[in-house]
Amino acid sequence: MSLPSGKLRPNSAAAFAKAQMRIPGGVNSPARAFGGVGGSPIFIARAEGPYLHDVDGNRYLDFIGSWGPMILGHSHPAVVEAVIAAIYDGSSYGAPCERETELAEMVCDAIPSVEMVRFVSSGTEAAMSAIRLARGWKGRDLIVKFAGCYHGHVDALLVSAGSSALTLGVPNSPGIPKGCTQDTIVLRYNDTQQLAELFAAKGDQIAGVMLEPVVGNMGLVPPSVEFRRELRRLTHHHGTALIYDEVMTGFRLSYGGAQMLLGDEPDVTALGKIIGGGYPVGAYGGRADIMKFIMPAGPVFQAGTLSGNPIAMAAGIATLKVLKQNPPYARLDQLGQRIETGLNRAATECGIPHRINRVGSMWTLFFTDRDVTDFDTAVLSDKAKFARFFWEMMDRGFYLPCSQYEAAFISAAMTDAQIGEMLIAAKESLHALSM
Ligand code: KE4
Repeated sequence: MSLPSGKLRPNSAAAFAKAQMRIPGGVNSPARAFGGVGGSPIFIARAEGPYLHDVDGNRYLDFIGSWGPMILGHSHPAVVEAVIAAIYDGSSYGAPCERETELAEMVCDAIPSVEMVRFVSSGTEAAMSAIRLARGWKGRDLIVKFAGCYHGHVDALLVSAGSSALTLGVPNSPGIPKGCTQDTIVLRYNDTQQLAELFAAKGDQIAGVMLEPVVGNMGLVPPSVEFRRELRRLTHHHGTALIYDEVMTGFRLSYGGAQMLLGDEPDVTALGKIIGGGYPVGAYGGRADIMKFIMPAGPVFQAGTLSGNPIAMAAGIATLKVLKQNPPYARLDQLGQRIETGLNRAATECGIPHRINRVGSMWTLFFTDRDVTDFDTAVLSDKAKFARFFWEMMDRGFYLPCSQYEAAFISAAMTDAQIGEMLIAAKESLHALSM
């Protein structure tokens, strides 16, 4: 079998073989399994600043950033210091602590639509709880999601659209009874007409519409202005909860997330990743009158042993403090613009059909000759070409997301010079593809 990579990584190979004996697929999340690019996953020994170091002594400029959380780069001194200090106060109490309130206040101060917030331990829990809140608040069952948007491994949301536009979702994993997805409707992202048709037919039965306000999980796909405006108008008109899943975009695209950047005001927001600074944290929030439906303030149940974990709170507080005191967003956008311009130029010079979608520090290079505006167009990309580009870049020391359907992330720890080096490697890699 031709190795996707020209480089041997014997220690990663050995580590992967060992892991597979005790961990299904050798990984604790399929996103890390390199299924979309072939070969076997590279095992990381440590990370610092903009770099990952693998167990074979190779160093990579990291464009995954743990799939979003590491906007400051790895082992940021302020975060390390805060976590170490917190550890000496104990790791978990099973009782409330003031760090939870401090991070809650920071999140609410950052996002105007969020007046109250509940912490959980993952983005999946945040999305799952936000759906339950919408259904409890509205007293309705139907939920709408969009093909290509990922909201964690929530039974009700692991659905793919059926053959027709308004088909009720069908589970896309064994183990999910159809009862879990019979109330989930899957539409096409950016399709305003489908939205209008559905709401005309069922608007008063829909508890909530959940979406990624800027999609990272089909590769980067931004929303159209018309789509966002129609979403807000229809959900207002029909008394449906508009739920922005900002697990990936929260504190990533601006200090107030995608909704601040876009000027939107959802009813409920799911958060995760950056608010934990690399530690297990998720959250969901919204107006006080909505959040007061959550137990013990209200009747909607949700609980969690490690929710609001003091160590994770300390990491989140330290991360948001750095982001608030020294907002990196303008510079991240400049670096993103430089990557977009450089990749466009290189791919064009090599005669390789491509599209680059980008918002701020999130971007995706699609190997396709048509615009990517939804899942149907995203899946037309040349995944084999992406896989070759991935390994060409990996072997040059640049770690990109291991799937065409993921966004790449720029970290504030990256320098102009490093982005310049990445663009040189990208030009060489794209040239190798065009041979
Ligand atoms: P977690 O349960 O993985 O913390 O969050 C789920 C989730 C919810 N919403 C959005 C918009 C997300 O992007 C995610 C998780 N993102 C993936 C990467 N695309 C996490 C990687 C993984 O599953 O290992």
